[in-house]
Amino acid sequence: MARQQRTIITCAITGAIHTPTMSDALPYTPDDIAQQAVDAAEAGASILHLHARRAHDGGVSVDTDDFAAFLPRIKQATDAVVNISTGGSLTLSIADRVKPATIFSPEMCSLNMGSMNFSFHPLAKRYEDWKFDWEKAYVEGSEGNIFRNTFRDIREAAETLAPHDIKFEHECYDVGHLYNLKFCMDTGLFKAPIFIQFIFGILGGIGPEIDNLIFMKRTADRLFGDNYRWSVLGAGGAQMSLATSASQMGGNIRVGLEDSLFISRGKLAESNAQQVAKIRRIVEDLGCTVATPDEARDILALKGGDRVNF
Ligand code: KMH
Ligand code: ZN
Repeated sequence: MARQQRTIITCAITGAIHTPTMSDALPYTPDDIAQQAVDAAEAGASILHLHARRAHDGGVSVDTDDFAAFLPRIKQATDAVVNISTGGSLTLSIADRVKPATIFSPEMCSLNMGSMNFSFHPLAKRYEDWKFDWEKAYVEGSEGNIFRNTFRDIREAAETLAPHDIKFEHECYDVGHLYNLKFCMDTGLFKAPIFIQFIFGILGGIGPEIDNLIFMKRTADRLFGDNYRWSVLGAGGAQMSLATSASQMGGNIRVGLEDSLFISRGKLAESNAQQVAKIRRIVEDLGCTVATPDEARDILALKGGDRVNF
């Protein structure tokens, strides 16, 4: 596969893993989500991966009203591509998780390519006092949760969203997810070029070693040839180093407080934009050029920012 000329930076602004106790910088009110998203775009992110949160206590949400409270503000203030998560709850059905995308018809959506025990329960031991009542049980409860995306769920998401011409960020947490994606592609669910997010370092998925990045990339090359574009997300302490390696291999990268709360070892990030600025500096110093939103649209064959519904 030819080396790509531009590096797309995705920033995942808030997610559904971290909780308000873990960092004061984690945005959860609509104002903070919108502001941090706009700042991240200004710092160099051409894609904004967005989850909603409950404004009053930071709980995870797939409520369309919670998305409606920040999406138009982001659109007015930036040209960045908006990507709405369909993985915003560990427990709700695919129909509930896809609903915001059916209402807002964004250019992109995330889609987890399998079912897994997506767990972050070890984080609970780090905190004694919690800002909100729900947080401790939520974090501990992930030990027993199956994040579910069966083949039927994936088909349902693809078929429901097909009329919206949305490009998926196919989230692959292990090598088997690449084979799941290949199966789905062969049955006609997804059009080339597909966009794969290789995810490393989530408990329940593949670890963050560079050997695994090479293994995932080689497997994807074999399965998809020229029909895919790719990006790397390293969770926690692996974020910056794996993003740097990926950019040097010709891939795209994802940072953001959804994936890591830190800017360097032991030091909390002040904002999403700070992480974007850091990785941008690194990849530019190493000879890469960061993609603008329109370049990202071109690389990923997106429908365009004028065809969203917010
Ligand atoms: N938090 C990431 C590891 C989703 O939104 O669909 C995975 C994620 C899931 O981004
Ligand atoms: Zn996400």
